[in-house]
Amino acid sequence: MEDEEGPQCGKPDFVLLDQVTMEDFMENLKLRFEKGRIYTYIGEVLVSVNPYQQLPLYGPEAIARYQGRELYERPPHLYAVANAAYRAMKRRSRDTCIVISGESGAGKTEASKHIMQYIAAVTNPSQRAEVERVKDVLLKSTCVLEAFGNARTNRNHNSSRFGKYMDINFDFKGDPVGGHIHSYLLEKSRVLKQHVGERNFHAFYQVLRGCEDSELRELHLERNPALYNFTRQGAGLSASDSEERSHHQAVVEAMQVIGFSAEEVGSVHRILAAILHLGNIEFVETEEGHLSVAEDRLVGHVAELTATPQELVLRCLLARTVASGGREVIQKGHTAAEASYARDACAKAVYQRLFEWVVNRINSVMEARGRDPRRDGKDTVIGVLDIYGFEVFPVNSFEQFCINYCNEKLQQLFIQLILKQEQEEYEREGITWQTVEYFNNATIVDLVERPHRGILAVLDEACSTAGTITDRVFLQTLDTHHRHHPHYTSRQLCPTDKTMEFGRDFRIKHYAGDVTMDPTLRAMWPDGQQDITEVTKRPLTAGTLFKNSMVALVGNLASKEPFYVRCIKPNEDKVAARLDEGHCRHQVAYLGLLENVRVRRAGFASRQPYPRFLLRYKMTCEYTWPNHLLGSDRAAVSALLEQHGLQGDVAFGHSKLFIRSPRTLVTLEQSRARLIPIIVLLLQKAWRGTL
Ligand code: AOV
Ligand code: MG
Repeated sequence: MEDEEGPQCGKPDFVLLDQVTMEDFMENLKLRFEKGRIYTYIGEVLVSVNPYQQLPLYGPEAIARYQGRELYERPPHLYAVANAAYRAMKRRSRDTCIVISGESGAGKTEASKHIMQYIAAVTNPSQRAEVERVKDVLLKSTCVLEAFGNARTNRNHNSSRFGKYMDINFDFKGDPVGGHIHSYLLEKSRVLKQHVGERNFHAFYQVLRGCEDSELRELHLERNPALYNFTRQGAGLSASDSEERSHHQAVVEAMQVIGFSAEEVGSVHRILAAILHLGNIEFVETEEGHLSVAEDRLVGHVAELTATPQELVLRCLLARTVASGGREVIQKGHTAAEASYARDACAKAVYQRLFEWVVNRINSVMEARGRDPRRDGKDTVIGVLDIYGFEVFPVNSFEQFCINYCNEKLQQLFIQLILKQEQEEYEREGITWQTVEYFNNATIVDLVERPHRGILAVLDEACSTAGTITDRVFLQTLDTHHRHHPHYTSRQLCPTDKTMEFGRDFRIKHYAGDVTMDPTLRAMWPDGQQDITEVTKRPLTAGTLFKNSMVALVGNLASKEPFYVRCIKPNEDKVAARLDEGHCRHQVAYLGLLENVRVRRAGFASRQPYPRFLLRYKMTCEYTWPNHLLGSDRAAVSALLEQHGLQGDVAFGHSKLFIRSPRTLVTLEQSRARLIPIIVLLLQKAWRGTL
């Protein structure tokens, strides 16, 4: 990779386009993609196009080229963004975050891995053992979490089915000393059912294909995923046996590096096996209406693998505990349908707990250890957000609703931070400014989360009056509240639209596209165990829990200095070197990238309060060094810039100087660098009294 990009590679920053039109944007994106330049800036925002092939852009040599450089010194790259976030954190002791967004398969997870690799490579030059340990855990955690939280979908063969936000803590030296992973809503319904062409979570196939014969015997498993209800659907879609085996080995090895004991790894395998056996349990009803399981053998396996008395497993499957007034409880027998439902709920819950346990286990070994808070001071943090991307399937359920709502929230944050705040600052500073129009998706976020009337509130209401409300009534309520909402519709409201069913579907017009939802109130029931005697307390629904976690996430991100990576998926077929124009145009449009360029272009690359600017550059001008007598800092800055002939590239705000191009800063930096040795010499002479 040569360091400089020639004009044949297009413009490295969309801000440099001659005109900001979709045509010009796409032409540049396409040209760069064809030359293997998958990264392009919009100011400090990085646009990335998934190449679907290995390009020679990564690794230690590439990392070395970006280390310690300014953002614009090298061709656009994830490493440059990681470096900028790292330097901002280190220089200014600011918490920073890198927010990676884009639709399913656009390359978010791959991007997050490159960022982590960069950070690991440039830190801990003194090879402190504890820091090395933390770095190993950070890097290996990805492999483990992908095994349990990723799956093949029709949009992405390694699709994240959970949201991940990772904080990395740095000490005063800038070395990673700890970390923490927050995971968001795992798509646990996948344990039970997958669409045609999709698979269950990778971990199931890895255990089946990858375990030694002896271990598999102990798990009572056969190698063939087609033998298990939960893995049958995806059985034919497996990677080759040898690939699956090597993935399995990599995961086991990663778990060992992280600090999972052999016993713990074994337990994880036993739980996965128990879930597979659970999925094969069928129920039979005798003529007297007595319910039993078809194969006791399977119950025996589940009991053995989960170290639970067989009695208890049976009781869980065949009956439920109900409150009978006061604090009394009794057992009530299930029907076959209820028992199947209980079995599935149990399988999902166990998988979810397993996933959470794995996350917590990783967190426990990443907690910053052995530090002296008095000496080390407060940690600074870089957060990396890699969430599930916007997705639409033929059938979309509660999980898609949450995933897409999450993407709306992130888009809203982007608008707040990049489009809105920027414009507001120009106004505040009295800079002449032509307002850039953009679509503000706040209205869609509102449709979902508005108190009392929003979809989540209606849902909560429906769940609290459990049993009496059907999906149909739920839909009617939504129709009444949102009849006139431009982003909501249903068959009832639009009778000619045959792509929706009466009384079953509703549609949200998301910023990234339309999604028809198939409401199933059941899916929204709260998770976890509640004390059934505690009847008065209304539990939070899964929807509200998710909303709360999103609000907290956005608040957390907004408190940090953000860096953005906007990922684009070049085609729907996951093929290399093909950029489908229509497909990309759509993403460029909904991600608001043109608006981003316009705001940025009308805007300025850098802005600094006058005193800060003077402090750094006053030595480069005779009128300002060592002190100026020009009345105001603003006047001094003006004199300084005039002497350099740079006054045409700036605007003067009330309290800040706005600098249009990064070149100007580079010129000033160079002039400062030339003068520093001379000034040092002068100062030394002054001290010695020889001046
Ligand atoms: P996602 O995280 O954005 O989707 P991934 O990061 O998993 O998407 O990328 C999907 C696939 O694209 C990967 O498995 C790689 O095969 C390929 N890919 C992505 N980025 C690169 C790259 N820089 N170089 C080479 N190949 C790449 V989802 O998790 O579905 O929203 O929920
Ligand atoms: Mg992903």
